[in-house]
Amino acid sequence: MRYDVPDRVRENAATPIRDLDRYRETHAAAANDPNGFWLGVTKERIAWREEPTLGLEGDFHGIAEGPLSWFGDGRLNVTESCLDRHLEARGDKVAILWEGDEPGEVRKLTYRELHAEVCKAANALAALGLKKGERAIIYMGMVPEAAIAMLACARLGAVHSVVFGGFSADALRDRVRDCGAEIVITQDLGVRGGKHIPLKATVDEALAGSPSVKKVLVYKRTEEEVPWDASRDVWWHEALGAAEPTHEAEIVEAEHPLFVLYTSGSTGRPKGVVHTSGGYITYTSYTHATVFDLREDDVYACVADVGWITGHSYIVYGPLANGATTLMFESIPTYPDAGRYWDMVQRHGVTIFYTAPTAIRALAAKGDEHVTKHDRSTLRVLGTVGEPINPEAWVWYFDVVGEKRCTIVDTWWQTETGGIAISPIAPATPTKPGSATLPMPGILTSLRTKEGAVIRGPGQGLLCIDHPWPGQARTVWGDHERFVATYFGHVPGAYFTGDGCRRDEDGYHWITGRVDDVLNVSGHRMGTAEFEAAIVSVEEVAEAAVVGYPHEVKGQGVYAYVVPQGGATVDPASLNGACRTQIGAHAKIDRVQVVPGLPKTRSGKVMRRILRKIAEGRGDELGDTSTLADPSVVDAIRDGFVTKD
Ligand code: 7RM
Repeated sequence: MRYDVPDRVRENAATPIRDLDRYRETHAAAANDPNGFWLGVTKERIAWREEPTLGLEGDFHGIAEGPLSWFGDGRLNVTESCLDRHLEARGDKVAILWEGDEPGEVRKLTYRELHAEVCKAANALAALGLKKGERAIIYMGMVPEAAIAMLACARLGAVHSVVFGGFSADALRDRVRDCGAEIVITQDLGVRGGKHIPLKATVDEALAGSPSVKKVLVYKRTEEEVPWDASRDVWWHEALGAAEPTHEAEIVEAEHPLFVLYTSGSTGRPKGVVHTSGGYITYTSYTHATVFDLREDDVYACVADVGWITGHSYIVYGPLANGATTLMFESIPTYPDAGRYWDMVQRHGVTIFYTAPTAIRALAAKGDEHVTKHDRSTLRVLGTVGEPINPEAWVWYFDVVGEKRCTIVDTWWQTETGGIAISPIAPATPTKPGSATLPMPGILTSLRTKEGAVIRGPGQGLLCIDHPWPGQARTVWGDHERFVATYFGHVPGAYFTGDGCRRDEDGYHWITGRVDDVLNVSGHRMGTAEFEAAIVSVEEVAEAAVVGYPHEVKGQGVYAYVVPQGGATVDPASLNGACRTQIGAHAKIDRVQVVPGLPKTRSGKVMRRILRKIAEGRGDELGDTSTLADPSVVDAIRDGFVTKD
């Protein structure tokens, strides 16, 4: 099934890529001359203090020698692109449109106001000792001050690392230590779905025994009292109240690090993915304007969290670089009821709405009347991101939410890609439900066999990207070797995404999901290894293996196979308790099966393929199990298969 672009999306396009022919021309031009293409884009879109003459330096074959560079001789501060240069033409335009937890609880910050707040915050952070190149952890909810904190760090040339407010004290401590943060920025309490989240108290717990952090800057969101250490803690309103509303931006090299964002991989601890300044802001600005076909009077709403890459690239940096009005949403899609998104669309006149498949599925299950009772006539582009969207959910989004007048952009990308890499371009690309369609200009995808051979034409394989692009991650914080091994150790000379993909006869991409041990639960990316480490820390547990299984709403559910210590009984609640304290509240095991042993090869390697099949309910399709050290454990596991959460 193919959907043409609806008329109201095609008409009056702002992007020059108005149709499929223009797309093909642009993609070919960027492929033939990547440097020419990206230098053109960055000069047009970004406020450089010193314009670059260099494009890419380095390549994927030489990545082990050191990070790539884009625009290496350029100098800038990304906040000048996001703030200063808009003051003249857009000073009174709303930059951040904040909707709090309660419906209609609204704050609007114009570009002029946001600029002043960021300057005050930069001055306050500088007064607290934060310097260029130093790291600041931001552990906050969805308040404008989270974006202000990010931009203030960037203003100083300091490196921010936002930690999603759902992470536990243990997880926060790991991240503080890994990046060697000097300062933590947080708030008293998070407010979400009518509940309070103890952000400051969690910071206190995380910092006990982390001497690198000298100061904690605390935004006051509520009237509640929170624990206070006068030698370390500083109120945001006091520090900013005393600060000047102007600040001379620190001008940095294009490759100066902008932020570190921790993300889960298939092994070990989360990695600090590093993004740099000039390439990242170029790529997020370009893709945000192009994919959504951003227009000057758009009201753009991305309901992700700033704790994830989507919030960085498509709530803060891309939209602000483009002078857009960007909505920040503090609450959840079902508070106070399942109509909240569409109520906001109506009240704010939202034209572009960007969410995740898990939310779409959850809302579709609550019934159409929550949608249809609100006026959605302003909507033009509907986006999705985070996981594969099943065609049923896609069609519901298209028919019911968009009333068949809006186009759907299913945007595939990753923390590591920095921005959208495969997606329809709103006015140009006919869509197919479930397909992320075509690569962005400058993105050269390839499908590969396990051996790395390129698959041509229609087919299915490992999704790789064959040429560097400005928005890509440059390294893993403090561990370039891990960066090289993770992404370039599979296919020499190509970036391996960790995803599988099918390409159809039109060249459209259909992401089949992760082929490594990374889970995607409600759009939250988590490693099976992180779950396993938490589970085996429980005393009664000898061994554990975690796999994903298809879940109607969450995309994937978490299935844990647990081998008890000889004679012990395992309480599933203690397993979830361990995951909550070591990872966070979003890390929940859905199904636990106590098993006598794990299926292992004779060399002791757990055969996860077998465990995945059983968890998927396909225990009768295991194929050859004769290479197992003890094939009889498979029968025992298959017999005890858990089908209820
Ligand atoms: C933006 C983000 C990345 C992983 C990625 C995929 C999956 C994301 C889509 C998707 C199918 C999509 N960053 N993924 N978008 N799968 N269609 N449109 O989510 O680093 O947190 O996750 O998410 O598996 O590798 S992430």
